[in-house]
Amino acid sequence: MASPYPHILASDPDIHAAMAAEIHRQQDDLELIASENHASLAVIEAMGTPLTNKYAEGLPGRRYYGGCEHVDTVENLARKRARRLFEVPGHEIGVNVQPHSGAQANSAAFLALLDAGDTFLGLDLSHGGHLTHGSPVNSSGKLYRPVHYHVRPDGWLDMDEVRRLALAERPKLIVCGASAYPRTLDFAAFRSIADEVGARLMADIAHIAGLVAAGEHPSPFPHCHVVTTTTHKTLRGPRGGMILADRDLFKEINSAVFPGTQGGPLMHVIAAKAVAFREALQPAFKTYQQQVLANARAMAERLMERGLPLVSGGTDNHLMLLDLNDHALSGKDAETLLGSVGITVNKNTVPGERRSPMVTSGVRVGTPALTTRGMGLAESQQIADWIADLLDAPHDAALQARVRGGVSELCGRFPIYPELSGVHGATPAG
Ligand code: DSN
Repeated sequence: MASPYPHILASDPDIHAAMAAEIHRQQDDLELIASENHASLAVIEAMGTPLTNKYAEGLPGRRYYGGCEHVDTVENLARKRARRLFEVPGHEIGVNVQPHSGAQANSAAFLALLDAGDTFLGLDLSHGGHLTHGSPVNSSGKLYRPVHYHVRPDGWLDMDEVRRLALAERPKLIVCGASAYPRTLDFAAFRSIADEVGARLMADIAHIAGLVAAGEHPSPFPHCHVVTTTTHKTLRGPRGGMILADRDLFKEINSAVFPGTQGGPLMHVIAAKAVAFREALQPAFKTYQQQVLANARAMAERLMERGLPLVSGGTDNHLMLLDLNDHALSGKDAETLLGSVGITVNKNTVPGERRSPMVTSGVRVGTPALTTRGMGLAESQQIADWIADLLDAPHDAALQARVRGGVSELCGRFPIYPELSGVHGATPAG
């Protein structure tokens, strides 16, 4: 069968072979990493275009290079669609679609909102936060002064602690948002604390952006002054970032992206963001996000019925955290075991963590990718049963073989990119 990537196959068979293997892995395995998804072929095609050739430093209409008229059209469409997705009535926002990633978006937002040494509050990494929210190994922790809040022992955000720390530390900025928090974020409560101490409020909605865009999680606007996100998680676009902000902060945000932290924008990726935003504006995207939530609830309930505790006792969003604190297996053991049968998850720290961050006592599980494939409640419950069976009997080789077979059969019924199947086994012409 002909490869859908004949030019790569002809010029670089080694890379073609690795790509084919990865496409096969995505098709034949169950992707439960909560931050991953399967972008549409339209999004993927947009990334593989000659738009990658164009330098376009600056903003549409105000570039530092000639020949930008068409990429201006692309970037303006991306910005307009993002505004339609995230603006709330009566609250005008600006959008910068140039950040190369969520980390770049956060770095630019901090540059715009903080001076070196300034104090900000963020959620502790081991309690569900993110490296870029003040970890000592990240520029956010090296250049500024982070103070971390936590979740309570029951796994819910400790808003009393947020307020206590805000009153004591008088931060210039409060950051809310998480990469492993299964509950709804109360942006209004954060804003009321920020107002009490004269701080600005920033939300990192990288994980929940698709839910927010579809109206399935409360919007950070009008509560937050600045909102950062990735575009490839629940939003299901290309790998990349974006910043949305109140109009009055927008000049600083734009300068912090370029020239503050980045050079030329990736115009092929911005085209793919525009394509993804158009998809997210369709009614089917809301239905998709509702199914993501329903699948997560179904999976969470079945896991708990099977005796596997979840941090916070369940989920309100697209992810859940298995708490293995009292389990013989560590998070790392569980990740390896599940991975060996084609169920891809990631180990994660949990509240009250007793193991090291490289080992952990938790597993993070999410439903965005399997829902994109068309899987529903029955499949989510089946997957939860497989996870519980495997964790109950981690050394049962016959069980592992049975589950591996079941995973392959299930994946076969829900093809992701049938149009790309020719990539397997294709050989260069001639
Ligand atoms: N790596 C992402 C996640 O898995 O949540 C965050 O950057």
